[in-house]
Amino acid sequence: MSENKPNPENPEVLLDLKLIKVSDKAAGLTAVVVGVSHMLKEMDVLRGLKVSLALNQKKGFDCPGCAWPDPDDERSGFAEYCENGLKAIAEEATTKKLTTEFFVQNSVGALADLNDYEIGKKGRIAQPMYLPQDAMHYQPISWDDAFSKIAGHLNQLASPNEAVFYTSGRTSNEAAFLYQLFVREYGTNNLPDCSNMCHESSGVALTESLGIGKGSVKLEDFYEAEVIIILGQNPGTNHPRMLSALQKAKDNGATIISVNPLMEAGLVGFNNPQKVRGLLGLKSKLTDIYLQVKINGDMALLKAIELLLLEEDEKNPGSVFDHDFIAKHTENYVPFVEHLKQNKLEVFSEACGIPIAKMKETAEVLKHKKKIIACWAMGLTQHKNAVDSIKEIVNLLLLKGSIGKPGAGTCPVRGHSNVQGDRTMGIYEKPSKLFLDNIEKVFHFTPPQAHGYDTVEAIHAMHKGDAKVFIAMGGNFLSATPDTNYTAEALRNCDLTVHVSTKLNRSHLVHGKEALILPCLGRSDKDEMNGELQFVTCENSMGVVQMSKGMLKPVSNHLISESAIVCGIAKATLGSNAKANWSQYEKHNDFIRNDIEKVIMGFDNYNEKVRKPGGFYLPNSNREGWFSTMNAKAKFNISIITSQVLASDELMMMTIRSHDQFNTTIYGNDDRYRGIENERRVILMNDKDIEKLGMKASDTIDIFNYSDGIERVARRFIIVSYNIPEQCAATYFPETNVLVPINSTAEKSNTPTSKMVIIKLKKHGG
Ligand SMILES: Nc1nc2c(c(=O)[nH]1)N[C@H]1C(S)=C(S)[C@@H](COP(=O)(O)OP(=O)(O)OC[C@H]3O[C@@H](n4cnc5c(=O)[nH]c(N)nc54)[C@H](O)[C@@H]3O)O[C@H]1N2
Ligand SMILES: Nc1nc2c(c(=O)[nH]1)N[C@H]1C(S)=C(S)[C@@H](COP(=O)(O)OP(=O)(O)OC[C@H]3O[C@@H](n4cnc5c(=O)[nH]c(N)nc54)[C@H](O)[C@@H]3O)O[C@H]1N2
Ligand SMILES: [Mo]
Repeated sequence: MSENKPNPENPEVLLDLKLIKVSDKAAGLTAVVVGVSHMLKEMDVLRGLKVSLALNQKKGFDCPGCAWPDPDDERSGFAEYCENGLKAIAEEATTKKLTTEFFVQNSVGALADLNDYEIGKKGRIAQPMYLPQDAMHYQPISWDDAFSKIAGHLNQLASPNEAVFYTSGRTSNEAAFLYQLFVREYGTNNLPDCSNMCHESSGVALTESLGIGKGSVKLEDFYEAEVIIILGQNPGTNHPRMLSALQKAKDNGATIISVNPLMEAGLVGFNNPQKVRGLLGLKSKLTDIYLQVKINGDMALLKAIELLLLEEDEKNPGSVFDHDFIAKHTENYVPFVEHLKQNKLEVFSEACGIPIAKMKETAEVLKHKKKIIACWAMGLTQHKNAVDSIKEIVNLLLLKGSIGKPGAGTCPVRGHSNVQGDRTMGIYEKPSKLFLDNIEKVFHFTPPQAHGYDTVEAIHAMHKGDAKVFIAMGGNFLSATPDTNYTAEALRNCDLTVHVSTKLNRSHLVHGKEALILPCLGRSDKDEMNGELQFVTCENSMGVVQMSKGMLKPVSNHLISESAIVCGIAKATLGSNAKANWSQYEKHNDFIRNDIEKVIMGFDNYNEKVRKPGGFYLPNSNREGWFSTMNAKAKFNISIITSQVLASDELMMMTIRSHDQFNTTIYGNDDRYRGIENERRVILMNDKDIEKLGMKASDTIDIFNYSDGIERVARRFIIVSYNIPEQCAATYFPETNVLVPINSTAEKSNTPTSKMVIIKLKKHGG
């Protein structure tokens, strides 16, 4: 491939970088203005107003952005959303659409030459599209023909395990339940999802330590907490409404500790746009103690704090640790403590890059506090030892008895708005026996028992030719997964790739021998079945299930709901042998919820409960103060810190989100809080590293990774001097996914190590 030409997997064209001041606060009036201007570029004022007034209201629809919960009671009547929520809506509720004519004029190759921002801005997909083998252009196809094509391929496979069914986290509970039901009735557990790349490490760590893979806190717990620790999360960009909760916590006296290689604007300060103070630009300080860890320094830091607390507790037993809680609810305390004592603070300090004095200051804050919440996101989950690092967070909370009481607990902050719900509904390649037994009881077929492929395994299977059909319920598999070129080969190897999508993305353009795009209704769209307006349901990051009712006229009459698409595929594929009543599910979503209730615990009287404003909480053992492990005890975990030794010309790179993107959807080319405008191909580096490598800020460089003896390269990135620990660097996802080695995954969770990529730099063209 010529170096100067964009390549279809990952165009490498530079824009025109402008650097502005790095911000020390998030939100404020600018955020409102920017959010609204994104809306007005995509729709008229009336549609914009209509959609904003319904966003996150009890009778409205759930923001398709992040999974942060809505307040149970007092929701701001007007503005229960944030800048990035408005951008998410602008993206989905746009009135631009891709007509058949658009595809006649634009070949697949020409579209792939555009960057992700340009592709996304083309508009909503308006009718089912089909790409025949060797064709250059997508062409329209009827829904029935699309379903028959899929059925034809699926029914020809030697085994159902030759098909892969991916899910992204925006899918509603109803669609997710039907999708997994169809996939299991068809005969496989090949249900990889975006969670595999996201909070899988949290799920594994929490299940093994505490018996449940979800967090334990409610939003109200924030208002009672004495200390909130935020590790590896950038809420100002990715969960902006969390800042309101943090501000309220602070007003009530909480201390906030932030652990992050970057001093993210939203962690430092907040101008609440829903308060006059905030609109006037009067900043509330959020973080009290900022710990600038090296990438993956978290485990060492947590252990150091535990060791310091242990020394204090031993001076006066019970003054620091909650020994009653430890004795009653936990196991493995003694060996854990013995192991901890064998370590030295100096070693921990060296491993995480935090001076001992700063660790002591942190331990001092925690010493007499009992109500501690720990929040984390991708800065903890996408590392080699992510599962053990998260278990270390749990260790700290257990020592303090900080789980299962008000104002305390675990808070893995989820990504997609219904990613937690999709798992609850059975989107999982390793379903429990209980779940499968329930399916069998209710639907009278025996679901497959063997585990299916997760995301990384699915890529390998397609690459090897073991999987031949790839179907995606949402998402952008090519760009979200690691090792872009390898994944591209895997997808191109398939006989058929199918995407149920709202917007065009790169996975439609790097495709199997034949390809289908099936356009669906989004969250904000009206869904009418037999003349009755339907709603769907979602579960947020704190286990609240509530309804979401779209209210905008869809951009095209051809759009149908994700559930209707699953029914279409199921009826065509399973034919008269189908056990589940697929025709009935098409008539009303209540029928789907009735069956969810029969299979999944916690959903009794689903249809009735979810119609109550604000919805209902799912049961959560940790929150209720008990642990659903085998022996009903929470487990202290013993782990060893392993520090990655880098050669002098190597850096550790984390791939993160800019302020103007939702995963692979690029809203704009700026990263306002980090002082970057009009460029995404940047690498943030420490001045000392820039000098050591004989480079200068603003140099254009190529980035390399050499894992497994393969050269991976991402070309044309501009060096930006930034406040980041030495030997650490940051770039944006998905531009650098090409460098994330497919075989580098977290132990136990198999999550790609997107925040731990070893890189070398060379001057571009040098
Ligand atoms: N607007 C918007 N909202 C989103 C998304 C989006 O793309 N845009 N994505 C959604 C999804 S799916 C998810 S999962 C979440 C993601 O939300 P985040 O996890 O906040 O997203 P990232 O940008 O990946 O940021 C990771 C943070 O971890 C830090 N970090 C990286 N490595 C380490 C480390 O080793 N230790 C520590 N302590 N910190 C580290 C980075 O500096 C960064 O601040 O947001 C969700 N919400
Ligand atoms: N290097 C690196 N890679 C990462 C990450 C990282 O931090 N670094 N983060 C990982 C994480 S946390 C995640 S969650 C994954 C995300 O991986 P995915 O979930 O696969 O990717 P998204 O970009 O969220 O998917 C966007 C696409 O979803 C479709 N879509 C949007 N709304 C809807 C809808 O309502 N219904 C349907 N059917 N389709 C819709 C649109 O066509 C859009 O183009 O990426 C992972 N990849
Ligand atoms: Mo995510």
